[in-house]
Amino acid sequence: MKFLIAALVLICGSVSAQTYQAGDLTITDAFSYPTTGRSGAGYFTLTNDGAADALLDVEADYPKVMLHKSMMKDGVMTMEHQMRVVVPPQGEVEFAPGGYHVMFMGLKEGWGVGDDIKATLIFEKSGSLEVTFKVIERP
Ligand SMILES: [Cu+2]
Repeated sequence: MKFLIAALVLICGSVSAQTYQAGDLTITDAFSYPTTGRSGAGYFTLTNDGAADALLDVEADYPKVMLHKSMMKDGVMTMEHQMRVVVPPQGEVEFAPGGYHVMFMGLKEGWGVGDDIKATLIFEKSGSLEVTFKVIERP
């Protein structure tokens, strides 16, 4: 019995358990890291089984939410607001630390492991898609 419970915890503890679908687009591994500050970030993997699309915006119940991209500029890490993130046909876009991310700003409370951060991704062709970012331990 103990082994069975341990196995179930392992399966349910996986970030990839939940997938979200809009048309030919699939989102997996939606996660965030804990934060005690005024901002947090959301990450996911987006795969496209169809024609080209684009991620245009994100909405959530926080004062300011946008699509960002982290990049090195003159040796300094900066973040740029993205008005349009192209999703190539039959392609994949990775939202991951150091690159694209959903930026949540003006948080009133920090996020702890196990929290669910809800947001709606808005695509040019596939419409809107509600996603929950699971807050997981930083590696
Ligand atoms: Cu950012």
